[in-house]
Amino acid sequence: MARATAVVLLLAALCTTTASAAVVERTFNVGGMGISQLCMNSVIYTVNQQMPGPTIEVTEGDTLVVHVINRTPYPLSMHWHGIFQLHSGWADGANMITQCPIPPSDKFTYVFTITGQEGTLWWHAHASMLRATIHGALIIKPRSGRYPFPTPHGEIPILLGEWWNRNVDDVETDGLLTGLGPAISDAFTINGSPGDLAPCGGAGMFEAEVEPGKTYLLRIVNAAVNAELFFKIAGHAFTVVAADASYTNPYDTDVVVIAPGQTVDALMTASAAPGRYYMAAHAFESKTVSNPPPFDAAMATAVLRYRGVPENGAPAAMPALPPYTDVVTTGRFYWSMTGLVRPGDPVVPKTVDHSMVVGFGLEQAACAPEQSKCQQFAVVASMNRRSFLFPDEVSLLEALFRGVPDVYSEDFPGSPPAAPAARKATSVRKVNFGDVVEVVLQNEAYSAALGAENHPIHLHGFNFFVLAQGLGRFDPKMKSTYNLVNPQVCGSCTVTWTRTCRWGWQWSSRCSTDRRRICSLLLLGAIPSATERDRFADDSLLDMSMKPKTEMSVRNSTCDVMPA
Ligand SMILES: [Cu+2]
Repeated sequence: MARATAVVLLLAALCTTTASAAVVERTFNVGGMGISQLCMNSVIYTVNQQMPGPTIEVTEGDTLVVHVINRTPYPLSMHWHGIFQLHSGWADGANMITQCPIPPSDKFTYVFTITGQEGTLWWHAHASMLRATIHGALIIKPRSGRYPFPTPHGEIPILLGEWWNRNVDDVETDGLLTGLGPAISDAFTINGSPGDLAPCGGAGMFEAEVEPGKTYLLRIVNAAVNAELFFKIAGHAFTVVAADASYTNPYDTDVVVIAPGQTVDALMTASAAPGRYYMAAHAFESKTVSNPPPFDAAMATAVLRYRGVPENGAPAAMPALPPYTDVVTTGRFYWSMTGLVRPGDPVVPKTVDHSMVVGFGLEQAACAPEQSKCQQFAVVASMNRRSFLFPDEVSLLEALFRGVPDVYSEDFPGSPPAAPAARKATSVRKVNFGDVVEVVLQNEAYSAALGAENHPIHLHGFNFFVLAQGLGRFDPKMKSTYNLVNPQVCGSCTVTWTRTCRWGWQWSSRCSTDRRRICSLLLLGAIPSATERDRFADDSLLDMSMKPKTEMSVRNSTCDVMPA
C-alpha cells in the first residue's frame, strides 16, 4: 500500500511540472513583399511580410492550427517538414500528394497534433521554388521542460537560405523549359540576409548577441532550395545534440554540414575573448564529374557579438570554411552521428516486412516537346528508373481514400530493374499499416557526363533509422555491421553513396533538393487494410478530407488549379 501511495505521489509530482497540451493557432498571410537585396529592389512572396517567416514554437503534444491565406498568384500548399502527421496525413501540405494546392485568393486550415517529437523542424511552401522565400522554423519544446543535455542559456535560430535575383517561379519554369533544372542562385543567406561580404555590401546582416561564458542552442535549418552547406563560427565549436528533431549522442565539431531540408541542433558556448565573430556558410559541392557545371560559390555571413562589444567595434574574425569539395569533412560529419536512445524511445524493428533496393540518380533524356528551350538533352532524376509524374486531377491521398482509379499504379519496383532509361510514372509501392520497410538507397552514376552527387532523401511524415552507410556499392555483407543499437534517426538524410534505412510506415520519400523535383519521387503508399480503415473512419484523417469545414476551402475530387 505504501508503495502504491509513493507511486501516486510521484505521478502527481510529475503532473504538476508538466504543462497541459495547448492549441496553438496562427494565421499565415502569404503575399508579396518589397525587399532590397543585393542592391536590387524586388517583390518576393513571404508569410506575414517576413523572411524568414514567423517562428512557430509549440510544446510536444500541442495541437497546431494554421490558417493559410494565399494572396499570391500561385497555387500552393504549406508543408510542415518532418512532422509525423499521425492520423492527420491530410495536413502534410504536399501538393498533389496529400492535397490539392490552395488556389490564389483561397485559404486552407491545417490542423495537426505534434506527438513524440522534440527539437527543430521547419515549414515551407510546397509549390514550385516558392519555398526559397516562404519558410520558417517550427520549434518543438519538450513537455517535461527538460532537455537530455544541460539547459542552454538561450537559443539562436539560424535559417540558411538561398537567394535568386529573379522571381523564383520564373527560375523554376526556365529550368523545366531548358531541361537542365533551375539556374544557380545569386547568394546564400543567414536569417534572410546575405551579409556584408555579398556583392554591393550593405545588403543587411543578422547579428546575435551572446553573454560571455553562457551556452546557447543553435537551431540550424538548411532552407536552401538546392545547396548543401558548410556552416562555421569563428573561434567557436559546437556539440551537435539533435538532427531533424531527433536527439543524437553529443558530437563535437567545429563545422556543421547540412543538406536542404535538414536541421541540426548544436550547443555553442560563448567561451572566446569578447569580440565580434563571423558566422559563415558556403556550398559543399559533391558532384563527381571532372568538368562540373558552375555552382553558387557565394558566402553568407552573420555576426556573433559578445554583450558589451560595440556593434561597429573591431573587425569580426572570419572562420575558415572547408573547401567547396571537401568530401572528407562531409563524410566525417554525416557518418559520426548516432542516435540518443532514451527509455521509451522507438527501437529498431528486428523483423522486416519489405526489403527494397532503390537505385537513384540523374540521367540524360531526350527533350520533351514542351521543353521549348531544351537543346541536346534534359536531365531526369529517377528512383528504380521511375521518374515521378505528379497526378493532375486528384491528390494521391484522396485517390487512395476515395478509391479513384487510374491515378497511380502499384508497381514501383522493389529493386532496380534492367530498364535502360527512366520512364515517367505515378508509381507507388503498396505496404500495410504497421509494416516495417528496409531500403538500401544506392546512389548511381547513370550518365558519365552527369556523374553522381549527394542527394538528401526525405520521408514525408516519417523518420527512418540509418543502419549503415558507406562508399561504393552496397554489399550484403554490410548487414553484419548494421547499427541496430543506436542508429541515427533521420527525417532528411543525405545519401552520399549507399545507406540502409528502416522505418515503420510512411507516405512518401523524395529528394528534398528541389532541383530534382522535375524529376524523381518514390512514393510508398501506406495503404491501411479494411480494418484499419474502419479504425480511422471516425477520426480526423477522414474528417479533414471528406467533411466541409466552415473555415476550410473544400473542393470536390478534382483539383481545380494545378501548381505552375
Ligand atoms: Cu517534408
